[in-house]
Amino acid sequence: MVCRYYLHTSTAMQTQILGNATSISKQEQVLIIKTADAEARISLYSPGIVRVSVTKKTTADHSFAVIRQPANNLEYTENENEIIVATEVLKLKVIKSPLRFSFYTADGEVLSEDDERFGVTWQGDRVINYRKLYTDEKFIGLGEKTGDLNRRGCNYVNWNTDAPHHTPQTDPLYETFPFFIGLHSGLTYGLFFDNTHKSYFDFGASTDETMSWFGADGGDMNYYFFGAQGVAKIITDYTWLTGRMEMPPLWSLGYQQCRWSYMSAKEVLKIAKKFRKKKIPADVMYCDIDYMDDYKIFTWNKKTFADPKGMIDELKEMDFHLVTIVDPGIKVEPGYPQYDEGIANDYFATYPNGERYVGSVWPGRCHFPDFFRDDVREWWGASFTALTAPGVEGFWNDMNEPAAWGQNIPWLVKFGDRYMPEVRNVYGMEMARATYEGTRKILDNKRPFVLTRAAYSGTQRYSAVWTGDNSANDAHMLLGQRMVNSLGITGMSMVGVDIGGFSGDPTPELMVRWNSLGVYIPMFRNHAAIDTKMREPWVWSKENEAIIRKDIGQRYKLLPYIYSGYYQSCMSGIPLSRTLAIDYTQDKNVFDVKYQNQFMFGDAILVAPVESTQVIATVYLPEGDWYRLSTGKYYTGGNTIEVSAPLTDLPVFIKAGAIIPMQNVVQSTNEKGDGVLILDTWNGKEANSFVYYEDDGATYDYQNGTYYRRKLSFDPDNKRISIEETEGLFTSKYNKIKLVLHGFEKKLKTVVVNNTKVELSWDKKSQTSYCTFNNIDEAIQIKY
Ligand code: MIG
Repeated sequence: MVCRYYLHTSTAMQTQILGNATSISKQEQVLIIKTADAEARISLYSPGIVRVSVTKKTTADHSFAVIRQPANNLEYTENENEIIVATEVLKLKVIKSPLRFSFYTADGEVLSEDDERFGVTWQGDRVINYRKLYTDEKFIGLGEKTGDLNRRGCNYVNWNTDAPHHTPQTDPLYETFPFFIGLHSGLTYGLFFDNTHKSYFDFGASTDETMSWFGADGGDMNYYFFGAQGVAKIITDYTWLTGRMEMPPLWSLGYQQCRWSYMSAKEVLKIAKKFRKKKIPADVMYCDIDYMDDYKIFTWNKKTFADPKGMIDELKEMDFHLVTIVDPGIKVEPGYPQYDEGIANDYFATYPNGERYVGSVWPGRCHFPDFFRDDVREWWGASFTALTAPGVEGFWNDMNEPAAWGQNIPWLVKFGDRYMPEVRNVYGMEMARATYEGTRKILDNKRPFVLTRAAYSGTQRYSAVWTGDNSANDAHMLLGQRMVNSLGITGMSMVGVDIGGFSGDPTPELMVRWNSLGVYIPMFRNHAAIDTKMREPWVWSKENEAIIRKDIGQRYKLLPYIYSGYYQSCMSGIPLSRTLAIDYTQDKNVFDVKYQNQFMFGDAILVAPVESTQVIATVYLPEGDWYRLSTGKYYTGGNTIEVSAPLTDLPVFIKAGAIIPMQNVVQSTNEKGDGVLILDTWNGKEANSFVYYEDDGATYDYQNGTYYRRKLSFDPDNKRISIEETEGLFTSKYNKIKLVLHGFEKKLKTVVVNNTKVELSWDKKSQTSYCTFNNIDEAIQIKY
């Protein structure tokens, strides 16, 4: 059945609904089901991942996001009406007439299914999938989107856009992550619509609550369905399919100071020196666009940055790393090497007649590299020597939606054989890829730090992201946190927001509060627009400076825990900042707009963002037991609590049973410190464990076994804390372990360590007992 509804005018858009199966065959690992007008291809990637691709044309199968191939064990059974593909995780039932797809758990509970009337449809080149909506269904995901955690009742567009002055409602923004997770009936499923055209998601916004739908302006109805039970498992499967991040350079996890712009080498150095003088820990300085000569990428301004190497050497002396910005637009100017090379080799985007596209942006008239070509990416990557030679180690990719003045590059612009409508959403990712691959090559075995504004699913393999030009107000602070948490669902763990707000001037209260939240933002960067007041930690007041110093210090204390958290992202895709919907999916309070900004930072730290105007906060603690970090006060979870939340004390809670590796404060990640790894252990009723991870923080040697890893476990039933065997070839930079016991009996005066009695000391101020071990390379078992 192919329905063609011709409307009353002859120019009406042709509308088609996927019809009946006419033939079924298996070619290699793909099940092919034909209808009169289309073809559905079904393949299995892993027991939890099935791909369905419905197409009307034979297109080359290409994905920017997916890095895996189908598994080779696709089997199906068939009867008159249905085809069944079943694995130990899920079941796909294909109804033949008309062709519809329904997904179930292995036990036959329905996860998600086509709307039986419409299923897959086309209207002209537009392809849409209508799906049944369940009464209690919630939706999370889509990465960098405004709005609430639960996206039910809302609709979104993916069309990478430079969106300065966006509001907490603006859509679309800079990035496209067409992946969501559906939750209903106590079940979970995921769906990744791998289509780079302008795309649309409607989670029951306008269907009288009967359907959800998604689609795109072109391309195929090409999606991957994830049937694992548990949000974390689905994220693990999604990042298995699209890739995971690599260990970031440790320095990039320290405090980062940015501004549009520090206008000269002198100013950059002055700011860096001030951090050291004021003993405010920091690791990174940035050069925004004004370091360049006339905004020409890969150049330095000869007057204001006359000696880049001299500047960077001085920064390095002070243990600072430098990140510089690059935009994609190459200035049209004969004599400028990147322009000449680009022209000579035809590296730039064109109109269909071969004329090079010109768009205006910071440098004036520009051409845009075709990052979809291998040779262009290589050329771009190699150009970074202009920055790496003097010592730049971080590469900030901006304006890659791509942006040009007017914000509307014509759809006729062509990158190789693809036009703008197909590639816009993935241009930024390919620029970040070129930057990553090039700088990785140049820096040899050293990890580059890449940061990009535009992205598509899979960008986590190359780059960190930040959420673009936010504003200096509380609503943006809270929205930013939701976006960070949402990006975590779509595989982006290393995410930042402009702390303080890019546009406008924050009040001192907002700056202090946002900075205290920044401790728990995966990438901790203070950034501001050109027309704003200075933003550095010391411009507020003596008291505020002291709070900011202490909070940044807290970030540095937490680095052993944070670094281990990133290791988890590398291994399993689980993000550092996690919406509570990951660990507490079935608890409906976590979706309540009052609590939706709360998140877990790593396995064991719950953070409740609070507006800068509030000094008391209502916090929802999910099931389990919790301690407030600042006071050690114990709370029973499954409750809403009211807590004080002055600017000096953001509500942060530790999950009972947690072991949190920390260190004493250092001024930068380069500082050796006192060699003491602190294991803060918080008593609880339930057993718990944590994988502690360390490596050299700078190279790829960890990929060949040069890391230091050990499991830390807490076992209250046997009254035991274990620091298990070390694994890997790296020698820890710590030579002592200090075990700190929170919430244990006060009378606890001794513990038995590897069968020997050890006296504990008592710290009155924090009400904790502690002891220190020097034999840290042995497995240590502590009985209390
Ligand atoms: O047209 O490089 O989002 O972080 O400071 C503005 C200047 C260009 C936009 C980025 C912002 C950056 C600014 N850029």
